[in-house]
Amino acid sequence: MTAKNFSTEIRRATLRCLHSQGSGHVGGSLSVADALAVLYTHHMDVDPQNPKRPQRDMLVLSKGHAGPAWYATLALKGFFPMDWLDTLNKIGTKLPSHANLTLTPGVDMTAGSLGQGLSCACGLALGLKAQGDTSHFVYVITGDGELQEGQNWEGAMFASHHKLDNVVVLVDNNKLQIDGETQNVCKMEDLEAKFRAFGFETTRVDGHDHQALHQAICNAKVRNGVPHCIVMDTVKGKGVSIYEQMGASNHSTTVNDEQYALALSELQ
Ligand SMILES: Cc1ncc(C[n+]2csc(CCOP(=O)(O)OP(=O)(O)O)c2C)c(N)n1
Repeated sequence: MTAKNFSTEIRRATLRCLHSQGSGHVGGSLSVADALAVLYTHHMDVDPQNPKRPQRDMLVLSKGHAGPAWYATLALKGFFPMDWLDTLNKIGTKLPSHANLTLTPGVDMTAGSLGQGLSCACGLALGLKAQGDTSHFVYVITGDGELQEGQNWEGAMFASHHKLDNVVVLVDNNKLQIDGETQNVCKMEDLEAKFRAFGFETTRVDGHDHQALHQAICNAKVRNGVPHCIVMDTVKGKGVSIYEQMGASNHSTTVNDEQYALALSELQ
């Protein structure tokens, strides 16, 4: 399946998952669907039959509230049955609203308390290096609002100091967070310049342009002693007009029967 078709499938399955509980983190799940599609179509060396294989690429979804999009991706890749998507956050589920590595096959790191993912990724990347694995990568997806958390920058310093060229940070720069526009809550200014100041190589792409994103990830995988950051310009709620038009209110919102049907009709 091409990344383009896969991203549509991911969006449909994400909404199925959110519809099963009637609401949830819609906007930030839809904005990362293309990144997940490109990663899992072209880059992630993983085995759905053996999710914990030590030699593998790993993903840390630092913005763990976008769990439904990751679950949709993993189910479509065959890590677990599609009907698990109908159990989001229900008692006994293996799919809690925020990603949990002890519960879900294919989830490499627990997240939900924002700001920790890059530090976790540094540990995983150091681990790969300690095992002499020179062919695998740790990808981290962060939100732009999440980057207001100071721990990200400790992680960035650490990654650069330890020459973690097996770390690729993907910023879901949708310019919105829970309380409104990121620039009004606490502006992040030039994210590329910030990461460069911390010793990263950076690129900026349209996070919904599969070819551009694929190329940017290929470039980021050149092992040159430097960690990489790709700032992806994205739209929160991307792909479904009712959610795109909501702006920041799409952060956590309803997916009722009517909204679900409308969304599916647009996601063909
Ligand atoms: C440490 C911490 N503080 C607050 C929250 C509550 N929270 C959940 S999502 C969110 C907004 C995150 O914004 P952003 O990183 O831009 O995510 P996106 O817009 O891509 O969903 C907040 C504040 C949290 N999960 N963790």
